[in-house]
Amino acid sequence: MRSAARQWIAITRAVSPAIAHCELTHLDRQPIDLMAARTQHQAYEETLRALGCEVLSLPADPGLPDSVFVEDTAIVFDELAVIARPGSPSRRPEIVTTAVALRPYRPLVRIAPPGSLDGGDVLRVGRTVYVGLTGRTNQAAIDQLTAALSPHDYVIRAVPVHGCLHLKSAATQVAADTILCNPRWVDPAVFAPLHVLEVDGAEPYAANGLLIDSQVLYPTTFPATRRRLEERRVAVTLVDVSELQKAEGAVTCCSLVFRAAQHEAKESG
Ligand code: CIR
Repeated sequence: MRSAARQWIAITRAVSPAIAHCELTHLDRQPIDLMAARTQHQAYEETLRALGCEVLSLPADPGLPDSVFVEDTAIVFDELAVIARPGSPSRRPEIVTTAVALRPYRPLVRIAPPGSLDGGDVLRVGRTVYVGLTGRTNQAAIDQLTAALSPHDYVIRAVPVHGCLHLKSAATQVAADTILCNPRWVDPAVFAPLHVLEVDGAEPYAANGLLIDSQVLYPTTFPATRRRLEERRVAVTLVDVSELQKAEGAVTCCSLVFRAAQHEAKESG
């Protein structure tokens, strides 16, 4: 049953028993403790509930090592959801379950070949949609995204990214007017006129936070950057995702968070 008080839906997917076989691009493989990863993931889901989300937890799939990282499979806008075409072929079957889960909530649009796109490369800030050009996301997909979103008054901006997996490894929104950014991986100037807060130089992976209302769900592992957030009066809620970080994951990638009742809200507004 959907609670009337919960204005957000968060789709998550339980950690695959095969996560040890995840894709890795910028990290060396280390052992992942499956039980610890599951415990951390459940705590992450609890934190989403505490922040006002109704969590729709999809079942684990032993054949899809990276399927806990649901963010890469879709991007949900108020008007529609875009089903991604992950850049890594091993991840493409993940979209089937996500599409079924999203169908009750939004009309679906799909990225088609030769486009490839990971949701981790898409950062929406108001009506601007920044899309990372990375090893996972190509210009053909950006063109398709532009065609799908332009009629809804979004502006799409392709952003070169270097040295990390996704745009949202390098930059995320942490307040209405603030982007948290690693300037070595993405040029902060692309986000002007927004304020850019840089990560601590010793914490290159610290740019990924998940903004829900005015709270940022943020990893425990980046204390120096967390202090910078708090100095800017960003409200931080900490989660330990250290086992999932070994799979090159972060906090945005473990959920698809969207407004539950957008259409009702629109009609009543
Ligand atoms: C992958 O390489 O696709 C996964 N091991 C990690 C994906 C993390 N996704 C994200 O940050 N959006």
